[in-house]
Amino acid sequence: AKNPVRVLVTGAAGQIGYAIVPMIARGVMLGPDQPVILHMLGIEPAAEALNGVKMELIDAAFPLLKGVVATTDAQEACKDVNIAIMVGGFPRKEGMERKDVMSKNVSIYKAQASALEKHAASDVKVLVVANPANTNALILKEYAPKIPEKNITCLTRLDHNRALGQISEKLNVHVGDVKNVIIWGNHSSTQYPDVNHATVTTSSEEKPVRELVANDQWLNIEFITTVQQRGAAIIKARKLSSALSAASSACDHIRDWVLGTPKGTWVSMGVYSDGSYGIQKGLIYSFPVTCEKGQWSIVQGLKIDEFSRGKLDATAKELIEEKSLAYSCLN
Ligand code: NAX
Repeated sequence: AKNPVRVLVTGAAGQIGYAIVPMIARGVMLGPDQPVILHMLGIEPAAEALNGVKMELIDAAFPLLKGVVATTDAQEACKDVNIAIMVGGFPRKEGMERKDVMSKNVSIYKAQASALEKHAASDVKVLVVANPANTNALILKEYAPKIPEKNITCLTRLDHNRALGQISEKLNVHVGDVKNVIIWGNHSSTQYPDVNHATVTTSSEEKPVRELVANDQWLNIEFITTVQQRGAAIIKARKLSSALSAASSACDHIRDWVLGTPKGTWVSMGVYSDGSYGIQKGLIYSFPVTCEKGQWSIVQGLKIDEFSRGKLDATAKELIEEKSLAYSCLN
């Protein structure tokens, strides 16, 4: 039998936390033959709720779940973890300035970066979900210099999956037959969902989405805004933000990173920019990536037309602004 993998979920008493821990314990994230030990980090006001989640995990009697750590101590939570899903954060409340939310999250991510660097496994893989996801990941990277920068990522897979979902609905094909959309940039409304390289495979024939949809107006405007605004549409409908889809996409992100992407398929991940596609180094930016043997690499050589270029740069510009706002909160 395999040794258990230790998976940390911060903010585990929250909505996404509650949805993701059973998925992890069932093997959705790391596979049906991989035992796991769940580490859950919460804050004092949520400590009792967190303990309730632990009780339910015990009650669910998951065969793959070999242990549960529920704590409000970041050091204890980070001890020897192999995978860290950072869901905990400070939400934007009505009337709050962007800078105030940034400042709260910067101090959280600075502290948790140190705890991870000191106590996690040296090859820990980190996924930041909490918003502002790209910039929180960047702060975490800055304050955990011993963790390889390739091991720090943020979640844009939900946006990627939303884009696949919209194409599937539009063409009335199964979502599993749609692939290679791209989310570029920030996990925010400036993200650029790009279908220029996406395809649909039906009866073993692979065709470009552009050709099949044959409606540039829809692809260039409606599709893009629907994906960008999907989070807001879910809040409007549910009176709560996306949780099951966020949790499921976070599992997809880690599964593909650890176990690899299928041949000929890429996914979107927020990763540390190496300057690919003219995106300045030193930003956590969402790119198309393939994964093999636990390593991601940015898909190279895709043709970027003028329309796309503008969108790639606009979302990079927002990330540069967020980065300087975050740095101004550090002092
Ligand atoms: P909830 O407010 O339900 O849960 C957050 C939890 O984090 C709470 O239980 C809170 O006590 C805890 N927390 C706060 N500070 C903490 C700290 N310092 N250490 C540990 N835990 C802490 O939010 P939920 O709906 O679960 O969303 C969590 C985060 O995901 C939010 O920041 C949200 O904006 C972000 N999202 C990101 C998405 C993405 O695709 N990247 C999509 C979904 C989601 O909106």
